[in-house]
Amino acid sequence: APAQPGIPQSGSATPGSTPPAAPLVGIVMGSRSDWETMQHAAARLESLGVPHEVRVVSAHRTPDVLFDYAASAAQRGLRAIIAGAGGAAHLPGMLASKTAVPVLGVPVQSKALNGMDSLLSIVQMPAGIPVATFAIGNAGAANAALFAAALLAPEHAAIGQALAAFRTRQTDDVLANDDPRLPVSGSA
Ligand code: RP5
Repeated sequence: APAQPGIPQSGSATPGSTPPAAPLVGIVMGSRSDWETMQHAAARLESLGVPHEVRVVSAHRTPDVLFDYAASAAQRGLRAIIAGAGGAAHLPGMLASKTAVPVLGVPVQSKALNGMDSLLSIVQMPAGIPVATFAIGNAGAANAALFAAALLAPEHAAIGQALAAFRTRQTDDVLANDDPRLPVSGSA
């Protein structure tokens, strides 16, 4: 796909460095406007060392790209697809219809209906083609990334260790700051 300014094609691409590992997770979204939400999935995968790619794929505006992306996902090595979309959010379900790679759906918070439209569009899949649906917005994007890491952990020890370390840090942070009247100490 052509480069998309502002949206990295791969999570680990740094000019001059060794080539990034082949992506295990694809992050796709229906519009560039979804990046504000979906960047939270990318950031989480980056911090856990999960090789990933990022792409705008629209069910409505680029249906042929959607078709090709899903049809080639497994053979390209993707083990999970995180798909974010808003409004009449067909993207996750349509991707799932064309691949057996697990699709993790993120309902983007729409302006008109606050993401309830996105949530219901993604979660209400008829029996037979599942989409794992996450919370509306940033929390859903972050959790989809953590879920993808958990799916990969049994086969990728380093990802499992990074996920365990993240959870330990998160717990330690809460325990170190359990009096809300005091300033926050430590860091995640
Ligand atoms: C959906 O329509 C996208 O996922 C996005 O959330 C929503 C609005 O898209 P734009 O009009 O901002 O491109 O396809």
